[in-house]
Amino acid sequence: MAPFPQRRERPAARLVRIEASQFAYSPGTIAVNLGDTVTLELVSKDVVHGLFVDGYEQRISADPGQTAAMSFVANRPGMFRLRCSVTCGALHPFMVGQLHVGRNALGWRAMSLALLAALCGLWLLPLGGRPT
Ligand SMILES: [Cu+2]
Repeated sequence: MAPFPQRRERPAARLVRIEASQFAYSPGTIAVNLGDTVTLELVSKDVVHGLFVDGYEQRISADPGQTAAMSFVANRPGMFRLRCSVTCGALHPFMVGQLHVGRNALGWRAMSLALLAALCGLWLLPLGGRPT
């Protein structure tokens, strides 16, 4: 058995590669711990895309097929919007993502898994009672 995750994780260097294509980021949600030094690598799969981190005021842009990177210390907790900072097409305003800065990124993951499990449970519930 793995030991329980520690309550307070030590700040670490985190490298996250984000693929951008019209009109989404992959992954769309990033979770890091407070105090982590975060390096975001933006890779553009089609046209020129940008990445702007609300709250941290960090901005990069990547040319088609190219990679751009930026680093910052995640010293503000909360949820921050990631936005495309380059007009990349009709649905450009909807090209957004999320950055979660928390004390424990595992907590976010566990929470979304629990939510997913609950939603699946609700979805499957009526099927069980249906006669065949
Ligand atoms: Cu874009």
